Amino acid sequence: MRNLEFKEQMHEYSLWRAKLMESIEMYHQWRVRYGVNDPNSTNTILNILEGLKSDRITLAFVAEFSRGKTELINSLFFSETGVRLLPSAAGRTTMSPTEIFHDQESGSYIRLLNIESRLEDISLAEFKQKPERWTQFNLNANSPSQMQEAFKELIATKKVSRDVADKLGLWNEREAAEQGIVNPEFVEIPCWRHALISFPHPLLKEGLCILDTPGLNALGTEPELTLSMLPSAHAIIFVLAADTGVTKSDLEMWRNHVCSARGGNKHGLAVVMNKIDAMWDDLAGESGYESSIQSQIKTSATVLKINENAIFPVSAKQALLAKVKNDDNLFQRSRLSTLENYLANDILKQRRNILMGTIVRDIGFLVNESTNLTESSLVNATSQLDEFKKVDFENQDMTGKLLAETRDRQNRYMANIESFQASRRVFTVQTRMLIDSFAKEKIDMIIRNTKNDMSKSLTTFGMKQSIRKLFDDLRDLLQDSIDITNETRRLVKAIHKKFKDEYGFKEIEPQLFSIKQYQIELEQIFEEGEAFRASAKTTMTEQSIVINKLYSTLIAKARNVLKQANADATTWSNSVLTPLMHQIKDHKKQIESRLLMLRKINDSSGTVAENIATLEAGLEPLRKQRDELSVIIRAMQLEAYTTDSK
Ligand SMILES: Nc1nc2c(ncn2[C@@H]2O[C@H](COP(=O)(O)OP(=O)(O)OP(=O)(O)O)[C@@H](O)[C@H]2O)c(=O)[nH]1
Ligand SMILES: [Mg+2]
Repeated sequence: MRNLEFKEQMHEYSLWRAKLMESIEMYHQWRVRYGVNDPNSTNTILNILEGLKSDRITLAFVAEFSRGKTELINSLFFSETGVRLLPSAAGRTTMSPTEIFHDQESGSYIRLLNIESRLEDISLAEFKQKPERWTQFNLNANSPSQMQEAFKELIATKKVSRDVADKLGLWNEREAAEQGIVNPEFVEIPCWRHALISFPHPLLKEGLCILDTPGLNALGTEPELTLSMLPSAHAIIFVLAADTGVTKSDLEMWRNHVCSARGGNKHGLAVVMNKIDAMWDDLAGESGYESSIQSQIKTSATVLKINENAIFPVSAKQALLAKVKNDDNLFQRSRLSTLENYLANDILKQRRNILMGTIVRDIGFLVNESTNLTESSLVNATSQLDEFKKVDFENQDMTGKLLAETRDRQNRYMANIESFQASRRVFTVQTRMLIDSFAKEKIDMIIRNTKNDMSKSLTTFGMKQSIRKLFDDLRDLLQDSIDITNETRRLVKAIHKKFKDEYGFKEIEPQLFSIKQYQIELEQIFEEGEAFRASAKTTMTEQSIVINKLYSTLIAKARNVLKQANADATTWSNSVLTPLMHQIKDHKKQIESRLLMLRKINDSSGTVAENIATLEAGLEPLRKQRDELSVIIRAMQLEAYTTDSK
């Protein structure tokens, strides 16, 4: 197969991910083995493992209708079936957003959500949790022709009265007029609102997820798609057709749905100029062909305001045919391999970096702590051994003095631990206040009030005012917790400083909690929503279903941000003092072992050599613990990334 490049890289990526999971699992076992695990860190590690296990790479294909999105998907990923797997035809074909992936639990199927579900105030994300709400067709993964037949359901449409279409938010007078339809009695609408396809294709099994979208304003009528699903895709592939160039509606889609979903960040974005074969002209020959492609690229790049080399000229149709017929020449002419390389190298590499970034952020901190703790235990045990080797234990006075000194140290230390416990109690009360300041109940109350106001308001202007107020209220809610956060930060710093100054504890830079980022995110969500509202082609009549859906999407996103803030504050408050507590425990253990040793020596001076030998033997397990950890860190490939991220 010629798309080995992408397949191989995807396979390598999934092997890399499996190895990473294995090394994290090893680290987890190491913590358990040496008794340095605590419930919160265990939770963090298990969450990371869970996240890696369910990791998917989502590629979203976006374009006006008939640009060749579906043909491109067929040629990039499903050519070895030997058929045109997903329906692609002239005119409007794909009728509803279609997600293609592999569901390990439920096997091969198409699940379709009926279009009438638009009237319900339930998000797509919630519908996905309710399989019983979808119409299911089983797929026979061993029979491409059966699958091809079953996929025809994806393009099903039906005629409904204009009123019904309007109620569903699918009637757009301006758009219809552009197609020469004026005042119709019936309107053709898709039967299905959303499709989920699962089958055990190797790429899908390795975590690839494809999102095919319909052209013709489907994005404008489903705010959740533009505001949630596209931004969370790892790459968006925007498709133009060489024979049409960038039309007005291509440009609208580019501006409103692609650029906004990437948040001005051109990473993970590929622009494909499809159908280059349509530019072939026998009279102009090869050089004429090349120059028309180049000139079309140049014009398109200028209109889209992107670099010319960010546009990939391809012929999806030739590529599919070439792959099915195993025709190398035709495949070269299709120019698909440049795009495949880009997806394989850039997108997968970027995903690796992002995953490593998360791991460095969440586990790097734990690993550093483990390294510090293991190192310091070893250093302390070695210095105690060196010290004891020099002491003249024959001298009873000397041993007694050392014993008294150590006891004294122990007492002072215990007193300090008590004061630490007191500070910790203050800290717990304060973090409780911080977490409660944006508790779910408070947020839900604000949201309920807004929904209430919105249902009473009769104009879109009124609704906009209420949603603005909601976002202001939510930001204020976070603002209230700033004082508590600042006080908590001061307390955390003071506790650390005390132990560093008095006992020479290794400097720990406590992680500090900031709520600024959540406030910024809320503002961004609001602004994206406003941009969507302003750009939507659908006439936003008062209380229109699209406006309602838009606001439900925004509210769901805002709720997620606050939920995240709440969860992050909880994790933070549970874990910020853990490294210090580990050091305290370790220090206590050291004093106790020193005391035990001195007592033994004091009781019977004849066993000095034996005791020294015990101390020496005690170093071995510590060394083993340290060496095992370095092997694990190497397996996690953390060194490279920790230096990268600094
Ligand atoms: N000449 C030529 N035609 C192509 C190429 N790719 C797709 N087409 C044709 O363009 C038409 C539309 O292709 P689709 O794949 O259905 O386009 P789409 O973007 O998925 O369209 P919607 O599903 O309606 O949004 C079909 O008739 C395809 O055969 C190509 O590379 N060259
Ligand atoms: Mg299509």
